[in-house]
Amino acid sequence: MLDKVVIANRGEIALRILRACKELGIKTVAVHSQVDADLIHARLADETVCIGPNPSKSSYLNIPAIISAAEVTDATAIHPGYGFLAENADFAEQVERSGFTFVGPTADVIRMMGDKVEAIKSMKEAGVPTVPGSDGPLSDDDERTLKLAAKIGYPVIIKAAAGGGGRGMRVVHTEASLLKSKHITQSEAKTAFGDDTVYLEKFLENPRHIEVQVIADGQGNAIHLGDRDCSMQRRHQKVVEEAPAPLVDKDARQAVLESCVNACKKINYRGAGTFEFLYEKGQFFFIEMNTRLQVEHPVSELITGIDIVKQQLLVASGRKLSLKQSDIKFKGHAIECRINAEDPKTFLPSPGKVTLFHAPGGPGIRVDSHLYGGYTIPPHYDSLIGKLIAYGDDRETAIIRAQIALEEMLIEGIRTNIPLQREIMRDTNFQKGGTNIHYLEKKLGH
Ligand code: MV4
Repeated sequence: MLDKVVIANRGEIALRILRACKELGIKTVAVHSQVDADLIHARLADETVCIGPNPSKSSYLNIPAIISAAEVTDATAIHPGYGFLAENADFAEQVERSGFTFVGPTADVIRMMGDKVEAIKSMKEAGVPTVPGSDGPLSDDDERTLKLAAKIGYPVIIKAAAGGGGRGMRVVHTEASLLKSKHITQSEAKTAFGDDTVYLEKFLENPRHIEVQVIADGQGNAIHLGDRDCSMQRRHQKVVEEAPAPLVDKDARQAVLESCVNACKKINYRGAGTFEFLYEKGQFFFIEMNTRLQVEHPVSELITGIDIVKQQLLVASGRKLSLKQSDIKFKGHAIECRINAEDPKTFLPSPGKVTLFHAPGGPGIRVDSHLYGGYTIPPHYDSLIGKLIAYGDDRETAIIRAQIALEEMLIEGIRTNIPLQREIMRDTNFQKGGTNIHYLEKKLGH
């Protein structure tokens, strides 16, 4: 087993990783910026190292500082969590070159998935269903681009190969605007990512965002932990996630889950991963793969009983997956409400001192949060301060439990999006299930 893990992250996910390490008897090192010395996981870790000043660039994105922390503490592995360096192939490479275990896939796989053109190509070859499109980079030949778009049919979307997560993309509704959009997306991609490669896809107008959780050991074994619906989002920030995705065609689901497992085996994937799909009219279309632990992993944990972070640590230590697909039993329904320190109307961040915190509880309620009364939320980082996850035998029960828990949850001293979450849980269309990626923004009048 891994002996000592550096947790290269902060907040709720650092605490989540700390808990998994403790269960496995792994020693922990919390690394933190100056302002983050009072994070709860830093108090609970075996050792702490201050890695730099508050800006992320100087601390949580500071590769030499994090590797030095591993060196001075005699750690054996580094868990990147999500965000920050989690999908930075150069970081994974430097971690391994320095003699530490990176808790995640190989640098090569992270790099491949970071190039969306490469990712789609390899997943398509592995039998994962993809969006009709250019099947590779758009050529500089504008005539060919026009012909391709005409064949695929408008609307189309042009995306930067180095983009992802909503960055560097443009919808094109007419032939008249295609080439201008192509050239603008290329030049924006060059500026933002230093790479002007773009590709084209059929634009799906009203899809849902459904993703598949996998875990693999890099030794030929892979399983899926089912799907999650993450369609309730605003400006590419997920607000509510649930598992399983409601109202999905049974055969399409089974086929897509199996295709993800096969793809993991084919590329010899190692670690936890997520295949992102758009789902429209009963069909799945692969768009991207995330090579990290995700914020919303708890909903998959609750419906399967599998601890994804422990599985990450186990496969990182070189063990084969002890779980077979037939061991995974799906039971019940889970819904996660992200709790953000932000104004519920303007969505502006609301850092500051938490004067009172009361976490809800009771049957089927899980709270993953680093908050405590008296804690001061710093202004330098993401506004996610916790996740309320409700589980029940069925979706209706999970929603009712989420509603009760959201009433119980008390956070004073700062503004939070709890009022918005209460409103979503009461929304009749959400209650019916299957709302698409545009639903929340339309409801909010954006
Ligand atoms: C799309 C799409 C429609 N058609 N691709 C946005 C984030 C990035 N991961 C991919 N995105 C989209 N790609 C095609 N061919 C619509 C989106 C999209 C979206 C996707 C998932 C969740 C929220 C979204 C919000 C706006 C647009």
